[in-house]
This record gives sequence, structure tokens and C-alpha cells, in this order.
Amino acid sequence: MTTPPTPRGALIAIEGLDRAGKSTQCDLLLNRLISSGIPAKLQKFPDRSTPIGHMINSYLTSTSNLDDQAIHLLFSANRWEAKDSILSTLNSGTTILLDRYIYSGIVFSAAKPPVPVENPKPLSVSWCKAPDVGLPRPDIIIFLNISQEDAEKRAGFGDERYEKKEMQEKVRKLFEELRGEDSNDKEDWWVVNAGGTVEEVAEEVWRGVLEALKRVKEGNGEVR
Ligand code: DGP
Ligand code: NA
Ligand code: NA
Repeated sequence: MTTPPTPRGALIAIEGLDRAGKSTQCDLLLNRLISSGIPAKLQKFPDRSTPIGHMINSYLTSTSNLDDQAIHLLFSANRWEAKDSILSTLNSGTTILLDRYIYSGIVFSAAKPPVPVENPKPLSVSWCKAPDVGLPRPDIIIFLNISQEDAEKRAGFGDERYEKKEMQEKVRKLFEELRGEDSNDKEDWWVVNAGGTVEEVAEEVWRGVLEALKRVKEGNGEVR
């Protein structure tokens, strides 16, 4: 008797501005998946636990400075170093929730003010996209959409390097551009109004997850 192959897990990216509630929603979602009998794992980016992650952490907490291109490539490398484990986890049938992924990588790097004098030009979106080409593509990108005003009201805003108003406004604009960009990718985005209560947001997120699971079921079994 042969056992049918394990269907692969879904790859679900959760994206949004700082303070949109990503981490809260990821935790709730992970519990809900597991209690629904769907094996699932959370993978956060940047993953600050690796040697590359340590460098990113000291950059974000402003204890070190790095060239704009160099830090962008480190963020990307931090995703590439997780690639094999992401694929083998998915192929073993476990769903992965990504707390930020490629899309944060692009918009945060392209949004930041360039280091003055030496490097006066902001990084272009196309330059920022290049190093991530070939990473596993999510089955859905759940975008937690929050207004600037609501984000500012939430606690803790402003602790890290990028958590400044002008920067967040640029990030918002670039995320909008990315979501609208080409019709091929448009279906990947599942935009959730993150201004509601935690429970309301969680419900909309869950509908996105069901959509991702459906796509996996209807797909050819390969990670995209
Ligand atoms: P978090 O630990 O989720 O708060 O993320 C830390 C900060 O790093 C947040 O402001 C977003 C930013 N960020 C996340 N991924 C990337 C990336 O790939 N590139 C750049 N430049 N910034 C990123
Ligand atoms: Na943050
Ligand atoms: Na977070």
C-alpha cells in the first residue's frame, strides 16, 4: 500500500507598515492554524538570530552604520540563508507564516533617505528587487493596511531607525505602488483593513489564509 504524498504547506507572507499589528496577527494566526489541525510555523524577517541577523540588528538599533547597498544585500542574504529550510518545511507539509518578506525589503530600502555626501541618490525599486529574484514566492501576501494616524497612536512608535514619520509615509506610498504594479502579481495581494479590532482584523486575515490554502490545493504541488 502506498501512502499519498504529503500536500505541501502554504507560504503566507504578512506585510505592512510598522505598528500595523503584524506580530500580534502572526501569533494569533499561528495558534488558529495549529488548533485547526494545520501544521504551521512562524518565520520572522529580519531573522536577528543568525550572524547576518546580528549585523542587521545593530544597524536597525543604530549602533552601527552601513552603506545603503550593503545593508540591503544583508537583508536579502538573511532571506536567502533561510531558503532551504523554508522549502523543506513547506514540502514536509507545514505551512509557513512569514512576518515580513521580500516586499518590506524592497520598500524600506527604497524609502530611506540616502546617506548624504557619498551616496546622494535613493536606491531605485528595480535595484532593490534584484537580489531577491528567485526566492520562494508566497501563495498570498496579506497586507495589513493602517492609516498613518492610527499607526502613530499605537505604542512604541519611533524606537528604531526607520520609525520616523516621513520614512513611514514613503514606505506607505511604495507599498501602494508595489501592490498596483503589474497585473500578474496583483492577485497575490490580500489587503486587510488593519484599523479594526484585533478580532476583526484576525477574521479578515483568516479569509486570506483560506484563499492561500485553496490555491495550494488547486496548484501543481510546487512552491512558486
Ligand atoms: P521588525 O523587526 O519587523 O520591526 O523590522 C525591523 C525594521 O526593518 C522595520 O522598520 C522594517 C525594516 N525591514 C524589514 N525587512 C527589511 C529589508 O529587507 N530591508 C530593509 N531595508 N528594511 C527592512
Ligand atoms: Na519595527
Ligand atoms: Na513586527
